[in-house]
Amino acid sequence: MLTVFSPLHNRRTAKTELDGGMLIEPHEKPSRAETILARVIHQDFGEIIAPEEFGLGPILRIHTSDYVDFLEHCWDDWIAADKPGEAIPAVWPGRGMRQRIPKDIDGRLGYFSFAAETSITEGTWDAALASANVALTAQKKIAQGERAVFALCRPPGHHAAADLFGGYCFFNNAAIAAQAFLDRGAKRVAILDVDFHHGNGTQSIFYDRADVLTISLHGDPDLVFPHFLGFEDETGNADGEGYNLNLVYPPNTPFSVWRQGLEAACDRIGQYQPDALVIPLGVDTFEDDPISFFKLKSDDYFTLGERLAKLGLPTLFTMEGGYDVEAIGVNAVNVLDGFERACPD
Ligand code: Q9C
Ligand code: ZN
Repeated sequence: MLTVFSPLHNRRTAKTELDGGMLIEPHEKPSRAETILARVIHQDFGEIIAPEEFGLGPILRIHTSDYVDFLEHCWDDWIAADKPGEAIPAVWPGRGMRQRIPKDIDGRLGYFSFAAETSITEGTWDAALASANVALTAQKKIAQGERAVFALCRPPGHHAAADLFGGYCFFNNAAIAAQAFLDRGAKRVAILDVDFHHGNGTQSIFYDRADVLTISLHGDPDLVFPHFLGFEDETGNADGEGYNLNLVYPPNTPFSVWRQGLEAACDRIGQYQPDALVIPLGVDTFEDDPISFFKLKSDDYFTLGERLAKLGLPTLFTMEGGYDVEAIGVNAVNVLDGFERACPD
């Protein structure tokens, strides 16, 4: 399987994540992508290519121009305002307040975010742009005939909404790729999010639409991030009614239970008959993940990959979460390996 990777991911090297009232070293760190890349190479898994540049056009199909402009200039604005640390939002337009974009950088950070753990830093824009280009390059390769491509995206994307960053995400790489499939002639695209966390950004982007089916299997948001979206009664709106599916699981869920959700998701995708499948691939479902509570084991990721291959669709994997850095390479590549073994081309 082809892997798309950009060394520019390394431009995102935040020093701080707000966690438990402390500024800790971020869970979402450069060694994550390097460990996955090393495993791809170690397994001799296939060709690794650098992304092409697509400009802002395909990103603006998903994100608002105000938001893209904010992200591009946030760090410079922060420095111009003489702030000593990394850019962290600390105030939001809460209930009853005006939803308008302020001039001041503290106000803008709050307007364009839904969480405070994700600091913006000097190279964040470069890395986020490269990550979107990784997903878009993978999409182009599939449009040109590849059965499946691994977009080794970093930073991840599935929490980013049209005009919100948070949850370590800035551009929604999976949504940008799904829209690129449609813009290149696909009629329907399915997105099956297997990250431990609900794909709130992806859900909100496509919530009113029937041309993208969004499905997410995740930890109960009553108990875990993103807390305010991802419940099972969220089924879509207007034209999109019936085209969003959330499958929610409690703490300590083992693969034997999780795979029942996977089966339900695959059934729904089968009915939908999409032209392409996008898999936001997080391996924070792993038993030793430091911020999550499912109990998947390394071998289970082969089984996941095999099941996805049986859908028989052109498939684009975007890398999302997974924070046990020691295991992240093995687990992510096991999914791809299982996929490839189930569909030898
Ligand atoms: N104490 C992804 O997996 N909350 N994002 C962390 C840690 C944010 C996860 C709390 C989790 C975001 C792409
Ligand atoms: Zn996650």
